[in-house]
Formats: sequence, C-alpha cells, structure tokens
Amino acid sequence: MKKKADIGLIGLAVMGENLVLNMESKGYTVAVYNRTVTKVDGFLEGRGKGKNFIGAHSLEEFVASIERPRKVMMLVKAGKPVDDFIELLIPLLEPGDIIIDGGNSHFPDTMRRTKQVESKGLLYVGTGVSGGEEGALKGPSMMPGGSPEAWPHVKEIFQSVAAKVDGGVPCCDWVIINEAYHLMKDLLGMDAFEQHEVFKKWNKGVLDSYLIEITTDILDFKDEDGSPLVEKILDTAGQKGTGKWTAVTALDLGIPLTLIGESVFSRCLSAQKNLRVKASKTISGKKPEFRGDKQQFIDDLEQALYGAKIISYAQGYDLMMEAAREYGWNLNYGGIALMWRGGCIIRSRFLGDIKKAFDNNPRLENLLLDPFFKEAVQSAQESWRRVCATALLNGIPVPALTSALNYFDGFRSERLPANLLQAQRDYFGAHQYERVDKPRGEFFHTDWTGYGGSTASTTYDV
Ligand code: 2AM
Repeated sequence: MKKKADIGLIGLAVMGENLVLNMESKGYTVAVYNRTVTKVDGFLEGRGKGKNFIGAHSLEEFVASIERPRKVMMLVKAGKPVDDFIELLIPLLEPGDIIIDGGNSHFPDTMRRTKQVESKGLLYVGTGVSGGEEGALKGPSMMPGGSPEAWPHVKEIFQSVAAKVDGGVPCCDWVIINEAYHLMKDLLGMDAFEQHEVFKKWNKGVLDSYLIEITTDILDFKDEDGSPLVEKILDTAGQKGTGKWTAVTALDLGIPLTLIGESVFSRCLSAQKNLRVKASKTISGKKPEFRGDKQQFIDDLEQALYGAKIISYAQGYDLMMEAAREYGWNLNYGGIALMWRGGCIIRSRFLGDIKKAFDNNPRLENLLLDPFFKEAVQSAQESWRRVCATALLNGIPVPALTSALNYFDGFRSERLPANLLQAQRDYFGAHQYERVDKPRGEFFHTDWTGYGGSTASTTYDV
C-alpha cells in the first residue's frame, strides 16, 4: 500500500462507498472518513477489505493521510452538512489544496462556496455525480465546475472513474414516459407485459435511452404472485429537489422551462393522494373509451414522446444559455451533451445529435432552429397532436405532452396575444406598451377611460 492517498472522500453512504470502490479499482489509493466513524471500520472490514483504502477516525488524521495538493471530496447530504465540513476542513488544509463537493448541491451554493474557499487560498470544485448507485460504481456522469485552476489536478481521476461511451435536466423525460404508460394502460387497456413489448421496440428506435430501457425492465418485473410489481407501487411521487431548483431557476431567469415545471407539479399532484381519492369518488368526468386503430395510436405515441423530448432539451439548453449569460459562465454546449451520454440517467442516443447541432453551429440560439431537430419535431407533430387531443377528449391527464406542444406552438408563432395583456396592464396599472409601428424601446401610455390621467408607472422586465 502507498504511504499517502491520491484522494480523500468524506461520506460513506451509498454513493460515496460505490464511488471510492470505483476509484480504487482504477488504481487510486483513497482515504475515507465519515461523520459516524464506525461506518469507516464497517467499510474497511466489508466491501473495502484488502483494498487500497486508508481509513481515518478523525478529520486531522484523514487530511494528513492525503498527498499534496490534497483532493478532498465530500459526498454528504446537500445543504448544511457541506458547509459544516468546509468550515472544518479550511483550517486543516494548505494553499493549493482542493475541496470537492460531489453531492447534488444547488448551483448558487456552489458559486458561494467557490468564492469562500478561494478567499482562503484553496480551490473548490462542485460536481454533479449522476447515475445512481450503479453509476457511481461502474462509471457515473460527472459534471464539474468551480475553480478552473483545480481542473488539471482532478481531471485524471474524474475522467478515469467517469462513464466511457464510444464516439453530464432531467426529470421531464420521466414524466412524459409515465404519460405514455398511463395512456396505454387506461385508454388502450394494455397490461404491463404488453406494454413491455412496446417499450422494448421503442428502445431500438429514436427513443433509445436509459429511461426507456429501465421502463422496459420495470414493466416486465413480476411480484411474488407473478403479477406486474409496478401495479402494486403506490402512486405518490417523491422528489429530492433538483427538479424544483431547476424550475425555480428558470422562473428567476425568465425562461419558459415548461416541461420541468409541469413535471414538478405533476409529482406534487400525485403526492396529494388522499385528496385525489376523495375527489375521484365525488367528481365524475369522462371515462376513457378508445375507438380507433390501436397500433396507429401506439406509433403516434412514440412520435409524441420524441417531439416532447426534443422540446424538453430545447428548453433545458435555453435555460443553460441564459444562466451562462447571467453568471458569466463559458459553457461548452456540445461537450455537455456528450458528458451526459454515459452514466447519467438522461443518457440517450439523441445526445449525439445535440452535439452535432452545436458542432454545425456553435452559436445556435435554440435547438429547435437546428435543421435536424426542426425536421424531427415537424414530422412528429401530427402524431403528437392526435395523442394530446385523444388524451384530452378521454379525460386522461398528459400535462408534459401538452405543455411541450403548447410551447412548440407558441415558439413558432410570430405574434402571440400578449398585445392584449400589455393593453390590460396599461389600462389597470399604467404599465405602458411598445407599438408595432414604432421602434422597440419606445413606450406609450394611453388614457383608456378618459379619466385616467397621463402618469405612467415605470416599466420592468421579469
Ligand atoms: P452519517 O453516516 O454520519 O449519517 C449521506 O447521508 C452522508 O452524509 C452520510 O455519510 C452521512 O453521515 C452524511 N451526513 C448527513 N448529515 C450530515 C451532517 N449533518 N453532518 C455531517 N455529515 C452528514
């Protein structure tokens, strides 16, 4: 065993344990520490036995066991525990040492911590580690940011543990898939095993992706009595907060990230189980009744999912571009797509097409303006409209599919009815408006009622 560790990791929970095993398997010696110190011993006697780990029972011992410049990675609960460990580490570390946060921290926290840690002469990296337990062990998608000077020091370790693919938003795909499942189940009357066959086929086409793949497996998974396990799972979704953070950021930046917003709200509605049970007994509505060609509808669904998925990426990139402008980030958009191609739960064949779009036009303003994606959405739209219309007529909620289609129709409209909105705002609040026949930036106020006066309030943007 080497005398000192190449990297240290704090937080031996599921992700931490799997990530250090991954690092060790790539030839690195890893120092490990955990708040509850007994977990360190448990790990060294269990999955870490006989391997190149240095277990520490105090932070002092932990820091002293790492080669300089030290790389100290935390995989602890997001929020206060991260700040607490930073406070404890700062006095123990020396200039040039690097603190790395691998938890799912909210990016404004990472920006704040980068400043704080850099002011002490240390470097900071915040990195998303996606791919769940299996990803951490076999190769996660890693999405680092923070002090640029830290990158050369962590690059080798990160790239060797990260997922490899030939040739890095996230919960929206999931919801669209759930809506397809809902339609097949309640409108077409298909059981989970029949649906499994459809998903299996979809995974060989344009929808080929990790989430379609795991859905295929889930639908075929039998409970002890031989029936599909999925039908026995309570329909109340949990969330860890990343979807909500993304939607809140979009609201702060004024970007129409409607799919992720709808996805988060759909989960909230699903969580109101008791209320829904009560409502379902008292409110009557349309009962699903399918008339038509079942196979045609399934083919339409595939196209609807594809169209909505393109919209969700177009919206996600729109948000990243605005955040980059707002915070002065220099993002490599094609590279981001490639980073997500392995390990990450949003990995899909499709990400290679996004990379191509940015290679063809590095200044692409929106994915929907790229010829490949424009074509794909245009050819999906007939099917997609039929699916949404049929779902609405049959009373089956499809918030993600429809909000994506609404966004698409809004995005391709030269003129939206916001002119009336501006008139109303000027009428009730003297908020002023711009005119189609005058240059942008010139504002007008009208005395709509004849007794309103001519004082206009100041204008503001979202
Ligand atoms: P524990 O084993 O001592 O609970 C995931 O929960 C990881 O974050 C675990 O390693 C856990 O340590 C750590 N963790 C959770 N809350 C923490 C806190 N308030 N301070 C320090 N570590 C914490």
